[in-house]
Amino acid sequence: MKKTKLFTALAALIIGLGGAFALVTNVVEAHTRTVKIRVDKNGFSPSSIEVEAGHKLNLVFNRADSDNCGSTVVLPKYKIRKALPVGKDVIVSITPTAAGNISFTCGMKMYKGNLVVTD
Ligand SMILES: [Cu+2]
Repeated sequence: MKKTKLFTALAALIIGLGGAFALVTNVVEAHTRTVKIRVDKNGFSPSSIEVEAGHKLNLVFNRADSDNCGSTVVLPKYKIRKALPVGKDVIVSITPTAAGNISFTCGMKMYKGNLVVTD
């Protein structure tokens, strides 16, 4: 009898925790934003992106062709430097924590982009 009660309590606890976990996971996913950025001879498109602080951001860079100098993307603030092979999606994931501007450039700083972070 005692065992059954304990088991029931344990089962209820596990179900409760599972529910809370699912809820948290959903919230995090809902607040993740993904932005595709094309890289070509005109630079980054879009080159200015408004994002919210505290939310995960996936930047998906795609270099359209080799007729440009965007072979690398650099985010100095995060010490991120990634090669951009032609035609491949390259994902840069960051979570800005405070309002302000976060710049990204090509390897030679000819192409410039800006993340405008708001609270
Ligand atoms: Cu360049």
